[in-house]
Amino acid sequence: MYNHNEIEKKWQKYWEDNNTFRTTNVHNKKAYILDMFPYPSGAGLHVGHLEGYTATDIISRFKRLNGYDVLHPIGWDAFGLPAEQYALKTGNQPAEFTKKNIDNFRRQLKSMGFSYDYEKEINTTDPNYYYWTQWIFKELYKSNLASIESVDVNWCEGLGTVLANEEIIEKDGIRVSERGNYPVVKKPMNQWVLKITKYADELLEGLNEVEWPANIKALQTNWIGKSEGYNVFWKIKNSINSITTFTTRLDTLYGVSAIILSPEHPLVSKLTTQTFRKIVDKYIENSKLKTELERTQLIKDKTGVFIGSYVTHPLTKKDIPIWIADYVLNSYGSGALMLVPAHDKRDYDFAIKYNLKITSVIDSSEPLPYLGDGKHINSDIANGVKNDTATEKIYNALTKLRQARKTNNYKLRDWIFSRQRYWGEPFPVLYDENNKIYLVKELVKLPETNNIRPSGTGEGPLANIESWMNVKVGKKIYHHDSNVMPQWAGSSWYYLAYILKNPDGTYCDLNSEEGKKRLEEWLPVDLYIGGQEHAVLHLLYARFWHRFLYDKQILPIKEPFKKLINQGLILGTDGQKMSKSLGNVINPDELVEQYGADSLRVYEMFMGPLTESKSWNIDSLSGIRKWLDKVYNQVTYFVDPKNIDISHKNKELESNINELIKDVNENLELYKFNIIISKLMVFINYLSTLTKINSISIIKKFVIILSLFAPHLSEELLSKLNEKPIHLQEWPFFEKNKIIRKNAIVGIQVNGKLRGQLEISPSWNEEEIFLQAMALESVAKWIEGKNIVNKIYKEGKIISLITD
Ligand code: ANZ
Repeated sequence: MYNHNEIEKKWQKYWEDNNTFRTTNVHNKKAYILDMFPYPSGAGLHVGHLEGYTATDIISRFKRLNGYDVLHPIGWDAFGLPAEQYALKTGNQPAEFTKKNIDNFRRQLKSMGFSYDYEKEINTTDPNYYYWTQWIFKELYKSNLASIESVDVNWCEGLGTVLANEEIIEKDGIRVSERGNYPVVKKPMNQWVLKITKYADELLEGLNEVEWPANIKALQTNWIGKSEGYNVFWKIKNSINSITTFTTRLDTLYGVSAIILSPEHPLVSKLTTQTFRKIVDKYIENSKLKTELERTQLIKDKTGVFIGSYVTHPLTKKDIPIWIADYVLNSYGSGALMLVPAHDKRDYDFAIKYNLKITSVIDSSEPLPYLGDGKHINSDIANGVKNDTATEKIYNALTKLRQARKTNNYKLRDWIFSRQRYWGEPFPVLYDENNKIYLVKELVKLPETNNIRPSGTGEGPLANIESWMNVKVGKKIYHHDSNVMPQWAGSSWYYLAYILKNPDGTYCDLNSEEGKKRLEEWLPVDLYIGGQEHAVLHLLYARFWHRFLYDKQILPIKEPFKKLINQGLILGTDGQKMSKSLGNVINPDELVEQYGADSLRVYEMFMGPLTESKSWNIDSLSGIRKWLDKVYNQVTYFVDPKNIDISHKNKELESNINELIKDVNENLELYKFNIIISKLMVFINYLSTLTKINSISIIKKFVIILSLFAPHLSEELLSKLNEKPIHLQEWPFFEKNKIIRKNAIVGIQVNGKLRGQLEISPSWNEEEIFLQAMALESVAKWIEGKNIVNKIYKEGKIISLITD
């Protein structure tokens, strides 16, 4: 049995003393292997972190052994709410708390033997770092992609701050903050807004360039939610105004029985006639109390009121009544829709409830509302044709009247970028007495304070620090912004920061020649592994900033993350998601102590496919520990010169190691680490049947492969074999001719039906294989007197014959 504590500490020290994992820049092949950097919480590392981190470590080590320069960094996404709340509760500084947590995280990562280059370590709360976060913000501002707007924000009283849509979840039908589960309401406020919507099309199109899981692409696509449709302009009767409605179903224009405005629509008060004023005002009052979700849920009862005015149908010239209803959202499209009860579910419910006219415009035997395609009826110029043609005809007619235009709508909203918090990046701006905005060239440093309580008024906690808020320049007083940036700011460019980080802790200018050279060298991130929970938040924001910097010609390529893998969840032994409240959280420190980091690494990779959820099982971990002992004993057995005998040439052993190298190479490409480990086990079982071998070179190859998974043990074994340490080794070369090919038994199909079996000798060529197959009695009778029009041999699998 080997002593993991001793061996692991020894090699960790060796790596540290020798700067073994410094990023090199000497080869012409480069690989950038990235983990989603952790938020350094008080709880420390989670076994779920270790899963992804082990996977990227394996690939990084593999690339280095194959002669790549590898950038494999780690850092800390250290601004954010938990540290702030902890500080509020305890009266401590978030900075101190954060530093302590980071030290603990770093210690834990080092104890796992991950091959990070700690010289590249970054921390989003470091002023050297957030100077550049502010710099990118200033660039966005200069490009009119950042502005202050009065927006209907998600106000969370419990947290005293505004939240992004992405930070809100639904619980029991109401909207609550993801952190803390406090209720969230709509409220208009002046906020910084980043215009991510201007990049909607680029963000969609860029998804075609990346190797991402289909479900993540779909999530982003839906989040952006592009709808191609039409704006129709309706002339209001007895008024010079018109109403714009957005529709994806212009073909149904002849089925319109009302125009519905959202209660917040700016024309409502103008168009409401005296008779209806009271009831309309009351309706508007009521709808303010509802959340967007309550308003739009399909199953919810639809309500609305007629406001007394009419528009004229552009083609039939008939009067169409104008209503308001709160299932129409003011923030989508033009805040108004054309009601087509026969072909839309919500419209149908609404029309039934209020007894509005229902005109079918598509011929169908199915019950209403009918949502499909079909021949149009009751549609004058569009009668007899299907949806697409009907759309075209109606569009042409409306265009002549200048009453329609093609338009796209997006579900994506602009990114509300102000947070009424303390622990974040301050805005690099000053305001004068007229609230005119001035960019601050230098770093705007977050001031230290013990008073980080939210004001509750919508001002951020920084408003408590008057000396910081007010700045005298010459004779004039300017003031700072009391808000800070959201946590997503620092993580939107951190993968660039690693490239730009200098050994002295500063960052190379993003916009300098040197900066560009480095970015050109390393981008894109070749492999990015992390949790699926970042599908639409971090991964969309980072892509937005990246694309913007690309447009500014600062970045050389359009997309930051070429290949993305989402690791599966590691569940508790009970199959439930690990959580403090369930008491099923596993502490890596204890496991490292008891079983060793190598066991933990191998175990996590052996649990199952990387991308799937897996339950924790301590017996398997202990089994892996025993297996590593077996490896240790097996390898050290051959360190003894007694067991090496040059006359003992063993072709089977050579074949097996080459078979192993081949399998490992293939499965590394597919990130099937669990399969690789089982192949290593098979090899060790085979090795244990041998008493003598002729050279240790084969053993050495095995140990190098093992080093991806169990680096400490592998270093120890290499040194016992009198070999150089891993970073001076090369990945074992696969020698195809060393593989002894065995006879394979394959099935023979004739016209897709299995008709026989053939044992194939490796010495046969394809022609011979087909001759032998066709000569078999069971096959011959099916092809007799027929012409073979196609023959296929899938190596080792199947022979297929097709006759005419
Ligand atoms: C007429 C119509 C007929 C529609 C029909 C649908 C089916 P997506 O695909 O999600 O973009 N709509 C337009 N503006 C709206 C708003 N502010 N709030 C709620 N609904 C709104 O949905 C587009 C459709 O949603 C539009 O097409 C409109 O109803 C409705 F048989 O117009 B449709």
